[in-house]
Amino acid sequence: MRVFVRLLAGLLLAAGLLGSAHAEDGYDLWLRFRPLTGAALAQTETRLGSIAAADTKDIAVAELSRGLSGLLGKPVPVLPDGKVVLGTADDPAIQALGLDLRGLGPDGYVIRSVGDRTIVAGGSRTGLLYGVFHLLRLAQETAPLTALNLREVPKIDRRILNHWDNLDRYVERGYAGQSIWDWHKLPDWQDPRYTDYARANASIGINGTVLNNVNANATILTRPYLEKVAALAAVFRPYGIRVYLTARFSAPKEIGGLPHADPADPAVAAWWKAKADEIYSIIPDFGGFLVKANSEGQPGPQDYGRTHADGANMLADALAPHGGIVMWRAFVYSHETPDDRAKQAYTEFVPLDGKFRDNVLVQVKNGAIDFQPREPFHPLFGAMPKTPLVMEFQITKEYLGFATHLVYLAPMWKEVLDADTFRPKQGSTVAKVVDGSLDGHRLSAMAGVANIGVDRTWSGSHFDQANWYAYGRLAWNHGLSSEVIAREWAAATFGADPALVNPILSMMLPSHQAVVDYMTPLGLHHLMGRGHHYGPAPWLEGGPRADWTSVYYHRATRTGIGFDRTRRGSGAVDQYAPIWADRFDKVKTTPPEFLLWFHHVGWQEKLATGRTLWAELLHRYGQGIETVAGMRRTWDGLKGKVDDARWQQTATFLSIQHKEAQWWRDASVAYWQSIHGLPLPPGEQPPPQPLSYYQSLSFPFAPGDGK
Ligand code: BDP
Repeated sequence: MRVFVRLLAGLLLAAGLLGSAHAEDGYDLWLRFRPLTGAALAQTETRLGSIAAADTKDIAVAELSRGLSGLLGKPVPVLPDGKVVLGTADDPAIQALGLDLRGLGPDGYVIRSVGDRTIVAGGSRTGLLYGVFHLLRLAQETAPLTALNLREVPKIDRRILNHWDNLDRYVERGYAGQSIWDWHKLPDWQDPRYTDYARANASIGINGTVLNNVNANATILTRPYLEKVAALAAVFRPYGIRVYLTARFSAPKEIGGLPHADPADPAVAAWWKAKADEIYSIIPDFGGFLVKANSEGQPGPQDYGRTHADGANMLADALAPHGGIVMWRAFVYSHETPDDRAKQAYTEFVPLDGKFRDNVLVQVKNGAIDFQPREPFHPLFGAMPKTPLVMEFQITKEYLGFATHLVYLAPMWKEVLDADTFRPKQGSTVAKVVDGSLDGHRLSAMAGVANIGVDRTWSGSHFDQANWYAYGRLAWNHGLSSEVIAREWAAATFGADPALVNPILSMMLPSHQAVVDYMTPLGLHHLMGRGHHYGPAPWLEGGPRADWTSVYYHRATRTGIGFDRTRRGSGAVDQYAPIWADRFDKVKTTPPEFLLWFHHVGWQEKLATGRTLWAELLHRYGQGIETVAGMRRTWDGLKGKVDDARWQQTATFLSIQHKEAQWWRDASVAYWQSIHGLPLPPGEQPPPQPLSYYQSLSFPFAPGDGK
């Protein structure tokens, strides 16, 4: 029997069906490089069949050779007159070609066809590596490889992942298993996963990683842990990735033996300075600190009556001599402040504009509440022109169905990046604020809360890999469309055949709208289960703080629903530029997707669609569910065209998503009806269970809960 199995495996290998040592379990991400066939194979062989490089030991050579060998199904030689010529701008062989390499910066590159050769020239070794991954992407996509004339420079300098990983390997809001950082075995044992992580990130241009949770543990700043961090930094360095850490504001007290952590005390500042010096002595390219202070119970400068600027500047002064930066989060709100939670970050931070050191960036979530399925852009974008603002997106799907819902997030991120702040004038998009071009900032950064864990797929599902991928691509170039990115990803992940790529795109592209529709249509938000945020719980009230309940956000009564943020309500609309404020202030001019974000609307009020609000809600729930049903049908049609392992897991996850979409609709409908007592619009099915059933469900072990 065993002999037979081995024989079969050998046959399959020979037939190219088992391209690598392991099955299609997703571990290879978009770097699969399975053998090409037909014209794509012939073209790649002709154009890219051998490599020449000034430094044959360069990691770019290793990556290109690995990728091409996979695509061509045989080793690709490195020869003095190889067809693909790799080098940096200062290599004599590249200079001899006379290409215009000005302004590439360290991360930029050009790819140029010169006769029958293809030149990849980088502004530095990192730029060259990025160029190599671009060339491999073209080959995987089976794009034409002749007459190439590409020049790429990233729009944003720091393209960073934020891991919300605790030192005990629990990942807050993580749906892909434990943290990949095996702190216990570091620094001696360096899991090969660390290298694969670095390769994957470099392939999409990510150049920084914050290793630990924003709800920070000061232990990471102790010597033994810094040595572990240094070991990771050494693995990442050749791939152009720097490490950053979160800094717990009370660390001087907790690990430094000081009586307090008041930033105005020179002894506290001196402690941080010494700590920074120590870090740089073992990690010379350390990136800097990310800080969550005075938010959700974290310590901060306000504990001592100081401002966020006082706290950030103290850390900035400690890092400045080494070139480090501080990313200070604006995700602050207090339940003691009776004001609308959506307004609090703006109220607190706008007066601080201009008060931060020039190595401080303020990190702002895409919306003013908290990574909801859809939020209007955060009003801080455009309101702090003197301060570089970091865009913080959440790649992990805390509020979007965890790992089992197929939701492609690029359309959501693009919606925010492309939004026009109208500050100071039309055309001032959020993207231009973030990339620094609007206000001429030297520093620019984007942060994505990672969806990575020890799961074989890395991200908890095959399609969640697309969100990691899309985040990196958008941080590199926010001008790319969601569709272009999805196409690249799908071709690399499943194969370039349009018979695969097109149906996969037809699933991915409407998936964000679908989740919004079946969970929180028309601007509803924060209706998820308490703590873990899994499943519907619009009835949530009570508990430690009002702004952690659902009723705080939907404000449903017998007569209407929605949070009045107009000038008659909380006045949040006036945190936007006047043109938006005036639009958001009126129901008529508010985009329907944000209707109940800004307005309290009567259940029976007629909307522009001709339906009442109540009927429209039901209509949207139904549309969301129908989109998921359609995604399932499409995926069913791909059975046999996608390998069994990935097909089966995705099919199962889609069935979970379908079931849960229906659950969201049914539980929500049962609850809304209990509030207003209205009948269902014609054709709508009543929820199969009474409200009490949905309310009785509990999920004590739902993953990722904050601790
Ligand atoms: C919320 C999460 C919580 C995080 C917090 C944050 O529920 O786990 O700690 O944001 O961003 O989305 O600090």
